[in-house]
Amino acid sequence: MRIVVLAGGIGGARFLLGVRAYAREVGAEVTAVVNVGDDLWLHGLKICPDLDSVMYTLGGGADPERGWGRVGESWTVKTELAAYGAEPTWFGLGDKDIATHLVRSTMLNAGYPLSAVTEALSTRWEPGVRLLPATDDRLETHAVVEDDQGQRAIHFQEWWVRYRADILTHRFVFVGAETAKPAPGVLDAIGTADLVLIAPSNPVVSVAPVLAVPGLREAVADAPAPVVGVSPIIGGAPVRGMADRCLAVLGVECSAAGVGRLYGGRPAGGLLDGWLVAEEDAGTVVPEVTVRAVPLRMTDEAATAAMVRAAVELT
Ligand code: FO1
Repeated sequence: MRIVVLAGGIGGARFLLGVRAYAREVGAEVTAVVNVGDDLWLHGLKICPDLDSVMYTLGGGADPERGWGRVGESWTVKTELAAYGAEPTWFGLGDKDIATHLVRSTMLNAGYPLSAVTEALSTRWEPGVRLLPATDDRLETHAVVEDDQGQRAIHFQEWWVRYRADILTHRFVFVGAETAKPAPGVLDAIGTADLVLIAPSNPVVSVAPVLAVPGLREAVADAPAPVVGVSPIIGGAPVRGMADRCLAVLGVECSAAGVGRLYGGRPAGGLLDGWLVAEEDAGTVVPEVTVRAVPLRMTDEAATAAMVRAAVELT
């Protein structure tokens, strides 16, 4: 059995722990197609927060409290940069994490594509899942915001980390998306999968940039395999993160039904055959989609693997 997961953010990384556990039980292969919209170049380094969250989480090196970066991290370089007055001061890189960015940036500057670099980094972390960036091309999520400095576009990380999404926001733009190509292996993985899962990741800034890569949304919509999504919203609130603020920018209701309808049912030109919602959201209706309510809190690997089993049983 081959499972493909569209994922981003911490929700995606934790969900993949459960997918991997389920896959080990049944002998399945897992490919994660990961968001790159959060990526940025900083201090000459390429930072890929979502790929790293997945790699560190599955490799046992993530900080479980912070949710991003490395466990047992130190911050000497951050302190030194601050002493130089180097901007931005609102975004911190840990020392251990910087080693990852150094290796990645050196390889990228030498001409290797991000997918090859990710594979190389993964040999250390052995995530047990094939990690593919959605694209090797530069694709960045920017937010069009407005304040007393006027209207401007800022990088997603500035919006998320510096402003904590607390600034008038008109829309998100996936810069570079029009000319981006799916990374090698992405379309093939989706086209030959037995099951495509949409992780309980932020639909607006984690999953939408993946789907914005030309050909990727179409590949999911036309996939021979069933497509099942998992709601990141429980009882009208995001489990973690700021999906509520992101959905508000799109004018989409922050509910399991709102996100399910945003993805849409396949017969109606959307993406989903099935939609898993939390027990609190039983009764959710998404036109032309099979909806099932199950426990959706990713408290541990076993609970998360049970969600994946439910997704398989839904198909
Ligand atoms: N999140 C923060 O809230 N503050 C930071 O200074 C910060 C630095 C950072 C560095 C590397 C990295 O991979 C992630 C980092 N994050 C930080 C997390 C990141 O902003 C995200 O939560 C996402 O991109 C959303 O998934």
